[in-house]
Amino acid sequence: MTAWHLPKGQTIIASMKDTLYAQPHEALGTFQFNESVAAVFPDMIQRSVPGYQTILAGIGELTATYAQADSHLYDLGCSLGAATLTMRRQCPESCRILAVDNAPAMIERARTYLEGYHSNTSVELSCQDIQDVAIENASVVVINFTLQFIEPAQRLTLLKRIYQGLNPGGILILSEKIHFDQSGIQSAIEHLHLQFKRANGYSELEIGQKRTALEDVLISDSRQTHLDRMSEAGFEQANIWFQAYNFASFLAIKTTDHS
Ligand code: GEK
Repeated sequence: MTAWHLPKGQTIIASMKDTLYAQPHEALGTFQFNESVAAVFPDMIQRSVPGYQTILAGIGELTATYAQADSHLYDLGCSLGAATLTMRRQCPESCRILAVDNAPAMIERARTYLEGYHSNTSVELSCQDIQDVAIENASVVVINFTLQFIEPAQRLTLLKRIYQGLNPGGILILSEKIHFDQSGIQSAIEHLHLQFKRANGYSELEIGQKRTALEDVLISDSRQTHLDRMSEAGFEQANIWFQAYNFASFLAIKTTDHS
């Protein structure tokens, strides 16, 4: 069992250990966010994504600074609601949080976790594609490791819609696995990530099978591609605020009032 420690010392989710790829699979198939994945998700993401907890803590801090009273906050690709929970604790009560994921297994479990804690801030959980979500009156939009699962050609359209739906002074927090154009740097940092997973108890078989399952599903961009896209979407300011190996979180700010 893994406990999922959130900022400010709260532990909210205990999950089973991720052993999904521990045995050889004859037909691996593509990775899906189904019930088996949802059941082990906290353990899986913690043992696979360096800096995940620090990013959640940062999302909370940035929410405390940028969430505007009576505005909407979005958690796009919310999985079990970890970012939603940290935002809910740090935003004005008058905010409304919209948490979206297109995997029913994730949304069902997220509902249980969110109901486990009292809050006067309303959260609307929605099972739909994040590309179909209407973004309006937004002050904080979080996409924590989900844009990488969207068709690359559709990513700019989504970011443009987010920019348009943000109030002036609003922010986008975008976390992604990134790749590096220089081959030496790419292999050095990939090695560091591999060692991170080994240190967290994943076997060579598990690492190899998961990589195969994620091929063609998780399509990463480089840091520069992300920055160029955020600029093209309209964001006047954007940069990385956190990076651990090949996992980065970007902060983009809408400064202009277009009204
Ligand atoms: C966290 N943010 O713990 N529309 C909606 N949801 C989607 C889509 C889509 N088009 N594509 C994928 N998802 C979370 C972690 S996990 C990251 C996010 C990971 C959902 C998918 O169902 C899954 O729950 C989530 O995006 C990605 O802070 O597994 O690497």
